[in-house]
Amino acid sequence: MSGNPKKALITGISGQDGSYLAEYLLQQGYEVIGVSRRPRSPNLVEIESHSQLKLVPCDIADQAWIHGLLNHVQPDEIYNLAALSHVGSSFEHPGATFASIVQGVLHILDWCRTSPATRLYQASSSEMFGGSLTQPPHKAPYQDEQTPFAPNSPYAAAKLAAHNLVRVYRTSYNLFACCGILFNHESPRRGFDFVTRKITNHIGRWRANPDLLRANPLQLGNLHACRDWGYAPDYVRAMHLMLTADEPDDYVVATGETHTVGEFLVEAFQAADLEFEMDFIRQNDVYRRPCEVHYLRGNSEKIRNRLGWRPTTSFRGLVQIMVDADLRTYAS
Ligand code: NAP
Ligand code: F7E
Repeated sequence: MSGNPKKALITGISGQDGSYLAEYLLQQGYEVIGVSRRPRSPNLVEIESHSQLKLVPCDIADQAWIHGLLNHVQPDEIYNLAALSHVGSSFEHPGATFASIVQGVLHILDWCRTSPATRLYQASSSEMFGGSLTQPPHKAPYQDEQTPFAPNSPYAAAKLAAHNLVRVYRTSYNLFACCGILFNHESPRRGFDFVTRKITNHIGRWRANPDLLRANPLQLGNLHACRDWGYAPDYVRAMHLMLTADEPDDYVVATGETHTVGEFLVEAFQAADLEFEMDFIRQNDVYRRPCEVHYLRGNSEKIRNRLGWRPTTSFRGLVQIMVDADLRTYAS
């Protein structure tokens, strides 16, 4: 690349998506400035000494800090991924969830008004659809950009507020700001509290110590919820495609396939060459939500047709990648 490299600021860099996106942008020749409250993370070990990466501890709800940082960095692109992202926990901590999601994006949008050349990606979520498919008259078997939103959790309500703020600022102040309505995406870097990683981590530990774990079955909540699960590295490419497009817009990003939590569980045992038995799990209401999202399946025709995005990894392939990684961790 000739001239100065493009500068990208990633909030939430220590998380699953932030770390994959940082790797991807560094490969593309970007200078990357990463923000999290605790930016040292096992997810970043492979790149933390990269000469083009800077890590900055910062709470994005702190307006003075975030504006000072943005004034100093003057990024070409901002990827706003920071959030308290666990849906179940958002019922316990609605205020902190709103601060991380709504105040964070508002501070960034206000700064973008002073720097209209900067492009902004906002991490919106399929959780915003909530119960929309179960509410007549909308009865499509999938969600797309036209599906009405009906959030079912404080997390989803906060994401919808942030989503609407981005739309309002884009229209009112002519900002290049895009929302990616991403369906669930997973990887070996997924947090341990999310159901996919909870299952594959348990299988890794179970393989290493079968006696211990037979005595301690895996405790799970609702096994019937359906999710459209993709592979996280595919989804960070979609974020970059949105910010390098000709026009700003919002896009659904999804595989188009849906599976229940129970199907993920059985598939994960098969991926480890283990026969699944119901005795290996216990259903525990602690892991149920006061209000569940029962069915998510995304239609991503718009980003496929306009920006050429495609997922590379099947459901079975994703489960195998996650199981293999957790088997390796506990075998060593
Ligand atoms: P994640 O692993 O939970 O990462 C989120 C990161 O945000 C964490 O590393 C956290 O690090 C940081 N953070 C939280 N509060 C912050 C604050 N106040 N200030 C600065 N940083 C803060 O989430 P992810 O799976 O990578 O998802 C990335 C984004 O996409 C999130 O906004 C999530 O809500 C959204 N999303 C995710 C999915 C999915 O399936 N993964 C789907 C749709 C949308 P610290 O604790 O160190 O601050
Ligand atoms: O739950 C059920 C649970 O926490 C998936 C976040 O990245 O994706 C994620 O949100 C399903 C739910 O992800 C357990 O009730 C059963 O139906 O893995 P999860 P999520 O809630 O879909 C969206 C798109 C985001 O935006 C979010 O940030 O699994 N479930 N038993 C369980 N869930 C958990 N966590 N733990 C259980 O034991």
